[in-house]
Amino acid sequence: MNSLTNCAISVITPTRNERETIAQLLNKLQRALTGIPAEVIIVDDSDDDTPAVIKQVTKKMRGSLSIRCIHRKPGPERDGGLSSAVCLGLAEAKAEYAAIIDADLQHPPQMLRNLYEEAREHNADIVMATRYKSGGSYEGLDGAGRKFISLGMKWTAKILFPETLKSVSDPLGGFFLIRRSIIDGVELRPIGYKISLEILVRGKWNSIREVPYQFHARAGGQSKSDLKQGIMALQHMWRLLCEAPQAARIWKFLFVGFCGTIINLATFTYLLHIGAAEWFALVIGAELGTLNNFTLHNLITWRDKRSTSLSGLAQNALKFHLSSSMSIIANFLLYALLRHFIAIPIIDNAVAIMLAMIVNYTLADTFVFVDRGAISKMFAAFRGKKVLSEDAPATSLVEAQTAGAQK
Ligand SMILES: Nc1nc2c(ncn2[C@@H]2O[C@H](COP(=O)(O)OP(=O)(O)O)[C@@H](O)[C@H]2O)c(=O)[nH]1
Ligand SMILES: [Mg+2]
Repeated sequence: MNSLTNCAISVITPTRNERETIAQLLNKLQRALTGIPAEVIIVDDSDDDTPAVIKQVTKKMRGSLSIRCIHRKPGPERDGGLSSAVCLGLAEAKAEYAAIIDADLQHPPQMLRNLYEEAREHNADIVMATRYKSGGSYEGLDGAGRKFISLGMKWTAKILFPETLKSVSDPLGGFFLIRRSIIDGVELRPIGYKISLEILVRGKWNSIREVPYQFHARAGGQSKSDLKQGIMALQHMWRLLCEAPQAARIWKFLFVGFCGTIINLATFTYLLHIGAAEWFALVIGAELGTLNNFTLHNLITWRDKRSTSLSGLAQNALKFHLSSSMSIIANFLLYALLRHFIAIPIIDNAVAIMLAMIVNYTLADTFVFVDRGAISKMFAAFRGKKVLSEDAPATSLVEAQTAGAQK
């Protein structure tokens, strides 16, 4: 391996039995990255002579490209297959940017330069190569069945994670570039082939760009993808939904709201049944529904932003009641307004309820469950001091205050 000084881009290529295409890929990468200090990390799980071919090609190649092949022996080392191979490559990468590219030339290597330049020009955290934008194509996908599954999976992911993927047209594509710091301290636990989804959902990124590309047919060798990969992609999405607190917040919010409505209605019906006054049944039903929602939002929807101190929790409970009341008022006002335009009460109310839910979500997200640590840090940065979050241990707070006093 050549020595790595000021490496700008680490290219990670997972390989399994790619003896037919790997030489071409390396030569094309060499040409594509001329002038850019780059390293190529091949994480290989082959049973054929792919590693020997890599050795041969690397010996012959001249130029500044540093090429390293990490061969994993059959057995537990290969657990996780493609996705664990990419994670290993990312862990080994040294450059500011890391790019992932398949070895079978379905991803055009010459496009890597475009991805890198796009990232540099726009200071982007992620640049996704996309098959689904004007100028791109997914014609190289093998048969109508695979095209259908690919589109179906893409839309499943976009619907499940709307906040994260709203501006991403090819979230499950395997050809992309990231600023490596967006996965610093992030535990990646992908299942199957969709490592891009893992990084998009768990990574700490702010800006994304897309570059269209044409997905070619395989240049040689065999695809290792089968129906099992589709099932694994769904398992992967479920894992992200359960494990990543910020993922699919809107769906978690709607689920909690649904539970709250059931509790509200059940309490209301029961109290009426035992002869309670109607106003009493209404108030108690609404209160129990609201308390249920607050508790579940703390446990599910905003668990990464909940307060752990008793005072913080009490404050949030109060704010949540306030924001829920405001959304009910918004519901009534919107209903009254809509009645002027559409003369069908059920439609007016359905639209008003939906808009009120948006109000409720926005208030909960921006007013109730706010990341206190982030706000403190913002103010601290403004004042030039180091302040820890309100939930930090007392000793750390003392240290921070002392540090502040010494400035
Ligand atoms: N290291 C490693 N690479 C794999 C594995 N499975 C597939 N790959 C590589 O991942 C890339 C995409 O795989 P491919 O079979 O072409 O999937 P498809 O494009 O979805 O048909 C190729 O470069 C494969 O060699 C695996 O288990 N381990
Ligand atoms: Mg392929």
